[in-house]
Amino acid sequence: MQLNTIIANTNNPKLQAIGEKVLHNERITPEEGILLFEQGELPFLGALANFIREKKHGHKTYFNRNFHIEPTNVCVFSCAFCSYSRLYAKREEGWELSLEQMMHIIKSYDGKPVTEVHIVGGVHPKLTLSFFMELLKAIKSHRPELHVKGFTAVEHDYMFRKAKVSVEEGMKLLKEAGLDSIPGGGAEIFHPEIRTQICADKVDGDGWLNIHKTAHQMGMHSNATMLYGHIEKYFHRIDHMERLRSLQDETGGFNTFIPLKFRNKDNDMSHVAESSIIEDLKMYAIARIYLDNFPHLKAYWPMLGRKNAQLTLSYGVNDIDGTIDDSTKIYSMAGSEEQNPAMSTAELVTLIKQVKRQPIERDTLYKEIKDYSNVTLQELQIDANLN
Ligand code: V47
Ligand code: SF4
Repeated sequence: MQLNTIIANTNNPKLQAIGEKVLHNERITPEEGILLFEQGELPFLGALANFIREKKHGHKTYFNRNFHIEPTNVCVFSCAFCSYSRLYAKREEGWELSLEQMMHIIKSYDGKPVTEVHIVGGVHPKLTLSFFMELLKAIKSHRPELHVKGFTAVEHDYMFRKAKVSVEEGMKLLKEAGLDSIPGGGAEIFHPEIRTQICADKVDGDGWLNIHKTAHQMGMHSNATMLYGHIEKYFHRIDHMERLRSLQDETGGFNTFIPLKFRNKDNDMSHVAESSIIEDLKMYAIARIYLDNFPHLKAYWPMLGRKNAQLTLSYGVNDIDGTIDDSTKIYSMAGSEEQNPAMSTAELVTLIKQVKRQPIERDTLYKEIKDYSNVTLQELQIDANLN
């Protein structure tokens, strides 16, 4: 069915007005964003989001070949939703990798066609700015073309404060040492009403935004996330996306928005129920509609599960991250059904093709590396052996 027919069939004049705006490429207001959450039915939201997705990207669905390094799960902070950090409670389960151990991981990918390493972990009091500069230099001297997407704004904030340097100075040092871009973690919910309840002791919303703004001003790109589906209200989600949309108007430095579904296993918020798949799909669709200046919307499959990630491709999502190695523990520890999050290129391509989308391998900055539309299953299996 055509989008204008779907809009006309909606017997809610306010939703019809929003639908018309989307059809004519106009931005929606925060009030309209909240209304979409409160009154928009999933098929209507999905049609709008898919219209935007297909206008921006057609059927193209991006993935990249990457792996993760988590330097430590020891963390000085105590976010209530975190199932991962080990400092006080279960100290014996804490780990901390040396520079040599991390270089060993990097070298284990020699000869494999990965384009990105994503480095992110807890905030360890002993892992300093100079330690990470040394790590970045070692990675770049070993494999200069490997893109390093590293450290959340929370980690940046802590290492810069500890080293007593400004955000500008610290970011410049990391960039010179080899940092290429910044992942979207640590954003959670910016609004202080919620942030003070779920992660009071780490960098606040303005601090997070300032770190990304500084990176953008130095020509680096970054991603943004939002941890949703816990104690926040729709208003807080829209407030979060509004702050991101405003910064993006200013800098244009964000590549991707990644909604992260709260998982409730083994953390201080285990009493909070997880959101339903309907609520998850609404979240993706409204993010696609609201963040009109974000080029990409990513579903992070290790958290959502493969089947649900596949479903999001009809609700605005045009990226499903990468062939992440099972070194990612943050979601398996929080209760995701993906206990060993690794997917071969063959599996990712099949997953995308099954829902009639076009699988495209990209690099971190969305340069297209290979179109897998016409690659046969046999070729994929040969390719899978390279993974
Ligand atoms: O900031 C922690 C989230 C984030 C839980 O930029 C949880 O490409 C759900 O940001 N339930 C870190 N979520 C991971 C992250 C990320 C992941 C993939 C790609 C990119 C990217 C960034 O994980 C944290 C927090 O929001 N998180 N605990 C939990 N119980
Ligand atoms: Fe530390 Fe990050 Fe966990 Fe918060 S979410 S406790 S900052 S590892």
